[in-house]
Amino acid sequence: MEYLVSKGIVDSYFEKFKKILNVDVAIVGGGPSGLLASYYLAKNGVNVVLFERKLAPGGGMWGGAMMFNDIIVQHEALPIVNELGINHKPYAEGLYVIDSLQATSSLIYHASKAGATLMNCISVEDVVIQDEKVNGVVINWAPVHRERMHVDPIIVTAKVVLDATGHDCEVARILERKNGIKLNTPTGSVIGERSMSVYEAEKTTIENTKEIYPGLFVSGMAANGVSGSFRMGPIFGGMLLSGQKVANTILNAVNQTV
Ligand code: 48F
Repeated sequence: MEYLVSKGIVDSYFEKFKKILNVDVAIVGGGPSGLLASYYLAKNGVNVVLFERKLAPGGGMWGGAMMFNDIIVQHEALPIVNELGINHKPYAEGLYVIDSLQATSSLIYHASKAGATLMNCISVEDVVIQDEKVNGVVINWAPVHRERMHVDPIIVTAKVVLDATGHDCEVARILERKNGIKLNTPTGSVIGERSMSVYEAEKTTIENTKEIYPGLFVSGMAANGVSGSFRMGPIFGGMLLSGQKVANTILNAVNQTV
């Protein structure tokens, strides 16, 4: 029995690992925008993997506001909330309160059920570049990074990479720093997010969701960060709509390249 328990896990995990070494889409970051993008892509038959460095995907959604575990969504995002079966209570005009734990677990559940491969405890530390295009990501165990161990990584090739790393816009920063290239942002560089301005930030999250370099897309707070837009705190409609928008944009891109 002991042998079978171990063998079942090792066989299954390495099957999964082999499947994600060459994918259509690699998503970096399991916050709400990345998770929702992975759900819509998988639902549309795209081979998609999502890498999250923490034990639990979900990013900043679990904690609500200052650990008060409720969040706000606007009516524009209600069709997505309903599609995921998340309960919501009307609160003020056009605004709804949802339980952050139910919302986050539902995103993870639906992404996985739709066929997205979710890989936790793995950090993306670099990208692959071929012919002036991002063509994949370079991964390692998150604890290897934390312990600063000198261990070489594994390479995952992908037609498209999505930077959904939240406030730090890590993938875009690495791409810019290491390669001295110009990004499709107002200055050509990663500008970094501005202070709190909820209404404006929710709007720009969706506008800034786009391809910023051939093969590299941004969503969620990473989209606002690269373009120098505001933060918005515990309102999540923009994150969900950004995840949906980037999935549609990537679907077009992937279908053109298959
Ligand atoms: O920050 P995060 O939740 O991303 P998001 O989809 O949503 C932002 C909101 O949660 C909130 C907000 C909205 O109202 O302002 O902050 O933009 O999740 C980003 C995830 O990416 C992981 C990180 O651990 C987090 O779970 N992550 C970041 N860098 C890496 C990474 C990396 N290099 N490799 C793997 N995972």
